[in-house]
Amino acid sequence: MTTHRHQILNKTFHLTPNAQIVIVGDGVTGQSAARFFNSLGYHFVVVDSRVAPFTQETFKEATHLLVSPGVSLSEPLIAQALDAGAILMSDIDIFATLAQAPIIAISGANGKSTVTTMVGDMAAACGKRVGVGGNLGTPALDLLCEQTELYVLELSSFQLERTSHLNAAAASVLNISADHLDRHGDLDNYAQAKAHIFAGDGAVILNRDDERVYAMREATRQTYTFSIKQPADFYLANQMLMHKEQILMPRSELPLEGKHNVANALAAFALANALGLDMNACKTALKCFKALDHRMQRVSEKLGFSWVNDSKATNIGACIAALEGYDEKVILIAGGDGKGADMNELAPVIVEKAKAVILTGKDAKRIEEALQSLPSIVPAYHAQDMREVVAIASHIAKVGDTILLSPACASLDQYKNYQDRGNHFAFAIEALPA
Ligand code: UMA
Ligand code: ADP
Repeated sequence: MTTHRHQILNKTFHLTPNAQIVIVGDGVTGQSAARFFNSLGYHFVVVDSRVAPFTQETFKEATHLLVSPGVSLSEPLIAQALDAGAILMSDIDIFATLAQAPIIAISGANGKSTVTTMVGDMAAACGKRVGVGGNLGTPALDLLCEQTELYVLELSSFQLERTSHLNAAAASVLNISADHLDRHGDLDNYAQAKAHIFAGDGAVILNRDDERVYAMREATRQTYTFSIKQPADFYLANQMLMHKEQILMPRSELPLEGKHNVANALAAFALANALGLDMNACKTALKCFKALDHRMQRVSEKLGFSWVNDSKATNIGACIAALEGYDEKVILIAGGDGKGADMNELAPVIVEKAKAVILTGKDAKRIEEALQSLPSIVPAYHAQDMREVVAIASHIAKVGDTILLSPACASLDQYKNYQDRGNHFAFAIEALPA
């Protein structure tokens, strides 16, 4: 049976009933793709190198590849198949060509999940039937639904590097700082992957305070800027969130820690405004917004210290934003897998904002070396696991101190994921004697 969807997929990806699709990666993306192709009656196989090594046989027959974001396109058998003419499809491109409602797309090194959730809440407050997902929560292909009136997608650099048909009604790159350099090589390549989010002719929302992002503007596109430092279309002035000359809301009514969250709120307003959403309903949504777990979340007051879980700070930009949000010096817990980032960018901020640092995980030594190369000294402690981290913190802290887990690194060298790391932190605090 040929449906409208078959026709579009044939036209865009030359996907015929005889296509031999190989889905690479049996994770969240791969399984959503399998459900999707199954529902349309296409033939496919799923391969996963953690279950069994990839084989030449599987890839030799492939006419189409759908490669999960966590798998590099430079994997030899994948690269060979693409060279031999196999067509690369991404779940995001398939989604975008089939979606019948406008898409708001959000990327950036940090703040994606927060802004995506904010915009989703805003749209819901405006009475829209909204589908929210992508790199966050529900994978894109599982969102496709004829009743949906608006999609809000968080997109990672891994997803965007293999996406070219997005054509979002409004899209934003929130900021660029070093992340995933082990995959992208350098910051330019990383920024280039992110810029794929602007493919098409929708509205472009740019961070005026981030030079790499602001450089992505194109004269012919409808563009809105946001800033927490200078005048822009959406900006912060005299502790007020502003849209041009109009007050949106006082900063004090935004129930979130940290100035970076003001930038996130302004970006969310700009995206919602580009789609014509009602600004009053959007304000109401933001006033009720609850910080997402593992992001600047105060988890305990045990022993008179303020314990803050920012385990989602998996790169140095997020850790810097966390530290800069404090007026007083904190005890910082950092380390994990640095993904190739240059810790010399982080070290001066640690020196300025931390009274001590507890280091753990694979790249603890790299952070310590960066600190040692500076003239000022911050006491550094090493710990093997979260119990030891928390024990050291509780020994060196004084009543009223903030103890901040903001690792600047991925968690995968020691934990299942950042949630697992944050949960270990909370459990270890709870286990401390009162
Ligand atoms: N695999 C291989 N070979 C490899 C690497 C992985 O076969 O060399 C297999 C794994 O065994 C696993 C599967 O591929 O079974 C996993 O694929 P994946 O790593 O692409 O992960 P998914 O489960 O498909 O989840 C992905 C995103 N993960 C990554 O980009 C690493 C999820 O983002 C996303 O929610 C999901 O698609 C749905 O869109 C997570 C993430 O960490 C939250 N994203 C990074 C980030 O936010 O920084 C980019
Ligand atoms: P992402 O989905 O891009 O990882 P999150 O909203 O989950 O973004 O936040 C990830 C981390 O980045 C958290 O540690 C959070 O405190 C921090 N963060 C959030 N927004 C920003 C921002 N605009 N600039 C810098 N850091 C941010």
